[in-house]
Amino acid sequence: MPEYQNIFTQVQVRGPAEMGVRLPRADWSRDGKPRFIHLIGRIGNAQIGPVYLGFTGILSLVCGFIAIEIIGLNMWASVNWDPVEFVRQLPWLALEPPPAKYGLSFPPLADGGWWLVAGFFLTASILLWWGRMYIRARALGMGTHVAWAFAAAIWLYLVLGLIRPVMMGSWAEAVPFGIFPHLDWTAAFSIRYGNLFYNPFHMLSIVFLYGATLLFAMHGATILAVSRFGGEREIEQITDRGTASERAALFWRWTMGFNASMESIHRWAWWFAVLCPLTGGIGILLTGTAVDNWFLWGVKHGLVPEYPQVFPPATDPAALPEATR
Ligand code: 07D
Ligand code: 07D
Repeated sequence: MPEYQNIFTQVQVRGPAEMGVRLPRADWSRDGKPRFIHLIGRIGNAQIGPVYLGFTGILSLVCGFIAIEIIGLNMWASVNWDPVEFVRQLPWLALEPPPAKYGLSFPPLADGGWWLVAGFFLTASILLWWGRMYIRARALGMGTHVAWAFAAAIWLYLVLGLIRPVMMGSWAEAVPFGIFPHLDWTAAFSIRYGNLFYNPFHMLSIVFLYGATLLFAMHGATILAVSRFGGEREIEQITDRGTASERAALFWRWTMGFNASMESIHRWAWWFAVLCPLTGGIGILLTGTAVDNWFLWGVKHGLVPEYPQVFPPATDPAALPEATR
């Protein structure tokens, strides 16, 4: 019998196409004739489709398309409609938010207005997609855990691009659209607010980012390691405990004294992943609203020592008269 245990391959059992459960009458139909692709089967299920588009799905795709269109055309315009330069410079091109002088008002289209319109459609698209996740889960009689996890990411996105800018009274506070430009924004944000490393919520976010990665690696590895005993068929392992589940648990109890259960490991995973953007969003929301300089905040709260007095004392740049907000 071939041994079923390694990282790259997956056994592909091919039956007739699975159409899924019957849907409530009010629902749309599922579209597309199912196909089987062997290569796709190596990383997941070989069956592609049918897909459920639905009202929120279609509207979300339309809004997303409009947003990408606006972003793309603005970027293309910024290189004088030169297609070669557009492709060459794409990672560096940007659609920037309006300058601070416009506050929260609607600026001229060419001076940040397009950013606002694109942001509106991107946000609508993301929220509609959230609705789709929620409604589809309910239609299948599932819990809505995926939707709430997605909501945690949307929380950080909304803090960065909507909630915090509104609290600061200016769209200029928001993130630009663009691959490297949004990294420049991230670096500039950290410097402007006195080094984000001293923001305890940035620390927590990193804890959960690293923690989620570690947990995912541990869980993935554990299940693969007992897949020769059928360990990936988790429900059977819970209802009819066999050697796979038992060994997986024992392995961790032997190596570190504690083991998660087949069920609780997924709670660990869910919470670690969700808490990353959740705590991160709190950290960003506090920045510039409650705390102007995280380094000086750290000094005040005994988190970091002040720099030795070889230089003049550090002043909060935001407290300088020329700092206009
Ligand atoms: C692997 C799932 C698939 C998703 C992918 C991303 C787009 C953008 C749009 C050209 C893990 C699809 C990309 C739709 C194209 C235009 C206009 C998810 C996986 C493959 N970032 N960020 C990236 C976004 C923020 C930061 C990459 C989005 C904050 C750093 C990609 C948002 C801050 C680094 C990207 C967002 C920040 C990145 C890869 C929204 C602080 C990198 C993402 C909507 C959190 C890395 C060149 C990835 C990179 C990177 C997308 C927000 C920091 C372009 C959509 C403002 C430091 N970010 N990011 O794989 O290589 O995610 O950048 O909030 O080093 Mg970012
Ligand atoms: C962005 C959630 C929104 C995404 C959504 C998805 C689409 C469609 C399309 C698939 C990622 C939208 C989807 C549009 C996709 C297709 C086809 C989640 C997002 C809704 N940091 N930092 C974090 C580290 C520094 C800075 C978090 C490490 C420096 C800022 C994370 C280091 C400076 C912000 C993290 C480091 C700095 C962050 C993000 C190390 C820069 C944030 C968590 C080792 C010089 C964000 C509180 C996340 C945050 C954030 C890690 C360093 C700046 C844990 C490891 C000091 C401004 N940083 N960082 O889940 O929340 O993002 O901060 O140096 O805003 Mg940081």
